[in-house]
Amino acid sequence: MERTAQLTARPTTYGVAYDPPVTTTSLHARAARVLEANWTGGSTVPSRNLYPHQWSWDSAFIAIGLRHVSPLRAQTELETLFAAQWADGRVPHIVFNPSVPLDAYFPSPDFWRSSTAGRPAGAPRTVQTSGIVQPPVHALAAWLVHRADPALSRTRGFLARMYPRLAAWHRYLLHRRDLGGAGLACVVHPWEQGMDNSPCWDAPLARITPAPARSFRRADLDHGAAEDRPTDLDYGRYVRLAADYRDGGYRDGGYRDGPGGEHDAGGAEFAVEDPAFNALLIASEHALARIAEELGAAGSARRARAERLTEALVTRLWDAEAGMFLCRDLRGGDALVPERGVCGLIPLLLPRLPRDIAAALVRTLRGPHFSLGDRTRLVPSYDLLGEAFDPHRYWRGPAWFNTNWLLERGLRAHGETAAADALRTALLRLADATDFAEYVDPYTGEPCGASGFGWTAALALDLCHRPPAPHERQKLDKSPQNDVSAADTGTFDRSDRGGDRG
Ligand code: 9WN
Repeated sequence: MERTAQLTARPTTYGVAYDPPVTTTSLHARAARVLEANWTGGSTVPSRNLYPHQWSWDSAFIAIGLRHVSPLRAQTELETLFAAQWADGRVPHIVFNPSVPLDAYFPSPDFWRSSTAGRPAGAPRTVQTSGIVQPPVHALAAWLVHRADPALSRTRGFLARMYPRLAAWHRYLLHRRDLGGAGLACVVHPWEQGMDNSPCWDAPLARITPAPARSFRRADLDHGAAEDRPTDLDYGRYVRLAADYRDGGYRDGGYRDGPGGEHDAGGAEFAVEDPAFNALLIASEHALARIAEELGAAGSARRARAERLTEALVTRLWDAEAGMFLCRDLRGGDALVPERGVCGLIPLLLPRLPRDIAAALVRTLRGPHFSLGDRTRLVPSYDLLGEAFDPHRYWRGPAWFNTNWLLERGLRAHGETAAADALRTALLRLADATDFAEYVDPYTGEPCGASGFGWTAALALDLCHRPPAPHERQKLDKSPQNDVSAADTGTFDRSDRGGDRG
């Protein structure tokens, strides 16, 4: 029976005309149908048309939602991705589906040539992948997936099989990608950080000579509007960077990688320490500590590492004047990039962030640059007042569901319950109204990019299972998907909190 409790019954500060009511029951069913439609047998595509292969961080977010409808599929999603892991520990950002035509997505397997160019770095022989990475959300996802059905997970030995792979993945990032020598992981391509076209990359990208436009054919323009997608000039630079990395055998530098065991800064032309990428690594390191303990090992060394990484994050990337974290451009004089991207707010996810920094992040979120709870419906991907702001162009202003989901968790972790509840409601409402759009105009909620997008559906599903706010709780009936006792109540357990949180 359709439940009648409506998330829109409460007046909202987000003022737009189009605000249909949402019942979590129908939303839940439709989100599950999107994941079913995007399932290929061993993994889930982000979008049938635009992204017809398996993407790394998409799969982690998708597994987080999928665990509520099929814990087995959620485990399989992560296992399929890690079956394509390279011997050096890297988890490729795309695992290609061999039955999809080569021209369906660019860059295709014949561009990356993982099984030949990637051999020195240990690329698998039997599956074709890209050679770059994406943010390490996977240990966090694996832990949440385990908690959805611990009995099934134990019977299948899910965590026991995932743990060494996740540990190798983190080792790769912490050693081979520590190009700055300060402990943080670097990205060597904008696609690695996941927010591909962010203005944060404009300065570091400007130094890259673009590949000639005639040397490749973009497939994304077959499905997306050109004015919403990256420009041809930016695409030329993405292609040049990826081709140079490939032609260098996907070699990295990193910690103790120099000939005499010293630090080697690597040869990457683009090397950026990004706050979101590193915050997700820290969150995943905390999750790995939990996984180790579940398997009967000690988690303390991992927790200590997560602490050190948090300190390095603050030392290297915190900008008190901006009230947020910024990217550090290693090849641009080792300087902070003066652009406010949503990546600089994602460390709010970390419960052990120093209290004054968490408070400053919340102020920045609410202030004129991001306008949480005021002029925007969801948090934009980039500074509303920034010169490069564009409400529709890829990662240059629109709001994404995964970054907002992370911020919702962050607000909750820091006791900002009312703001977290409002953001949760807005996320559910917009996922519903936009047919699970890839991203939306932050002011109007107008859908952009693909519809039926994997992580939008998955994270909406996850939010349906999150404990609703007290005033919502009394309106919801007792259907199983709103049973708070069955819900995951946070990224971390109490033992991961504390410290300077008091
Ligand atoms: C390149 C799949 C991916 C996401 C990224 C998003 C977009 C690809 C592209 O789609 O990137 O990896 O072709 O633009 O920016 O975050 O993982 O959904």
